[in-house]
Amino acid sequence: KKGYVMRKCCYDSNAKRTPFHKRSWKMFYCTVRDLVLYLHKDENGFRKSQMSDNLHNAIRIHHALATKATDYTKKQFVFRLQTADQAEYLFQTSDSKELQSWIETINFV
Ligand code: I3P
Repeated sequence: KKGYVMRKCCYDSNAKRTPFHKRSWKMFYCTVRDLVLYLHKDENGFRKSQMSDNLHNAIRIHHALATKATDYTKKQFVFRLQTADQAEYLFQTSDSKELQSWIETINFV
C-alpha cells in the first residue's frame, strides 16, 4: 500500500516522549513493503534515495499495532501506530475508507 498521509510523532522508541519541536504534523508519501513503513517526501523518494535514507525514514511494523485514534479529536480519520520498540505515531488519512485500509494493511502484514 502507498499514499500520502500526515504524520505526527508522539513517542520515540522506548516510550520516550517526542521533543516538543518534533511533534508537529508533516506530510509524507508512505509505502508499506516487507514489514516496514517507509516515509518519503513524495512518490520519487524511494527511487531517488539511498538505502541509508530508506532505513532512516522507516518504521518497522512487525509486531506493531494500528488502531483508530478515537481519543484524538483535533483531526478526522486518524489512526495511532504503536511499534514493537514502544514508539507511537498518529497518522491522518483522507477518508474513512483510507483509514480502514491503512489499519488493515499495517495489522495484517
Ligand atoms: C506542535 C504543533 C502540533 C501540535 C503539537 C505542537 O508545535 O502545533 O500541531 O499537535 O502539540 O507541539 P510545533 O509546530 O511548534 O512543532 P496537535 O496538532 O496534536 O495539537 P503537542 O505538543 O500537544 O503534541
